Amino acid sequence: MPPSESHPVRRIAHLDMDAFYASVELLRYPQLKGLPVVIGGSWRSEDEVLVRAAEAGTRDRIPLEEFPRIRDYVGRGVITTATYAARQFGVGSAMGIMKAARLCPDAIMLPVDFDEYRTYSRLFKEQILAIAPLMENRGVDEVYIDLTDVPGGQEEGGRVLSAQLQQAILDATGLTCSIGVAPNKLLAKMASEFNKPNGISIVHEADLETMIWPLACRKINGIGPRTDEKLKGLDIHTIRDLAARDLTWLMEHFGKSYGAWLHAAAHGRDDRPVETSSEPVSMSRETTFGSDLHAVRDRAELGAVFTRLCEQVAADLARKGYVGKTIGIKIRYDDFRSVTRDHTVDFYTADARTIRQLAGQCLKRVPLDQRIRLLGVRVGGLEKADQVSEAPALYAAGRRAVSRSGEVAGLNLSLF
Ligand code: DCP
Ligand code: MG
Repeated sequence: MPPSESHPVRRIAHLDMDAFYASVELLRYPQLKGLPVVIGGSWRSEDEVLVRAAEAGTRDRIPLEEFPRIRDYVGRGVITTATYAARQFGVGSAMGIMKAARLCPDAIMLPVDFDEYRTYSRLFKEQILAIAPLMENRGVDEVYIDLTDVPGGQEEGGRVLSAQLQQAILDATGLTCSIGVAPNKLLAKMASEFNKPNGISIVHEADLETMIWPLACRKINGIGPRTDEKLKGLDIHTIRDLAARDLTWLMEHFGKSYGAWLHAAAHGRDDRPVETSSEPVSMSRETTFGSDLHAVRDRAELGAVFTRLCEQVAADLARKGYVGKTIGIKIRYDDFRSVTRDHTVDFYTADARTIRQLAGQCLKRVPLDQRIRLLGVRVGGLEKADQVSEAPALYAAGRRAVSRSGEVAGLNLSLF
């Protein structure tokens, strides 16, 4: 269908933050701007200087010579990302630390602080949502945005709105990002890389041959290293090479469905909608008692129900792959009054015992002299479990001890 007033041409943006983890670190260590910096590795004694400065509120005044350097790092592991200055030495994401140290021994090396990156992730996404509400989360530092029906979204193919998004994000966070706008997600994802960092690229359908076909097949999101090897073996290197093969040939060599997908991708076709996420913000379990229970007289029974609710929430979290940091309870009394209490801790958990302990703490903050009709346990502040790595020791030495052992210091949890 040709584009018209009622069916405007699709304008899909892919927005990706520039050197995300490193850029967030540079906000608190602005003296490192322009220098090669890599993020990664486990905590080491050299990082003490960072902890002391954090405590004293003097992070932005740490002299350059006091920062830990990658050449002094002993141990295995990979770096998560590098500043653009470090990338000039050939250093990049997922590279072994030892190799990076050989390429750029003077690079400053900072430990990972996921909590901080998540905070900035939320912040930049809020800015986008305020301008363009159709946003699909693709992880900590990238999103798709449907600009098609956003006022101004068609202007200059999306360039005007993209500049506005970049400015809003910069104002709110101090961070830059790169945006690609194209007729669909597949092309937008490729386009966002064209002008990194802090760039905007606009791709129209007619640009396919000039802008997309010269690229290596591997640039298509969905062609991994194994497929790429196989394609190369068949003398297919660029997307133009791939587009030159016909559909039946591709289906014979790559199977019906993947072959068809390869064919469509090479011709820049992709109908996937931008899907606004329906991520849960909390999970809870509650139960209404057959007959109202009393906190003191029915203590044993209430305690058992309470523990079971915690176990059920923990199982729900585990099944869906979430962890949370806000643990709460809800009580409804026999006169139908309800109270809730919650408590936010500085670590994520999906552990039934930990939830039970923290929920027990909440229970101590509500009056328990009346009969209870309903009891509920809730875990909020959710994150995907696979997005929450081990808390980095530098920022969370205490926190780690807490979440590992499942013990929470200072809590008396024997209410029931
Ligand atoms: N990341 C990681 N391990 C990888 C790749 C990335 O831990 N193998 C983390 C660190 C990055 C963040 O995810 O900062 C976002 O990944 P990107 O691929 O978008 O890389 P950057 O944002 O760092 O750089 P670019 O400017 O190229 O987007
Ligand atoms: Mg990025």
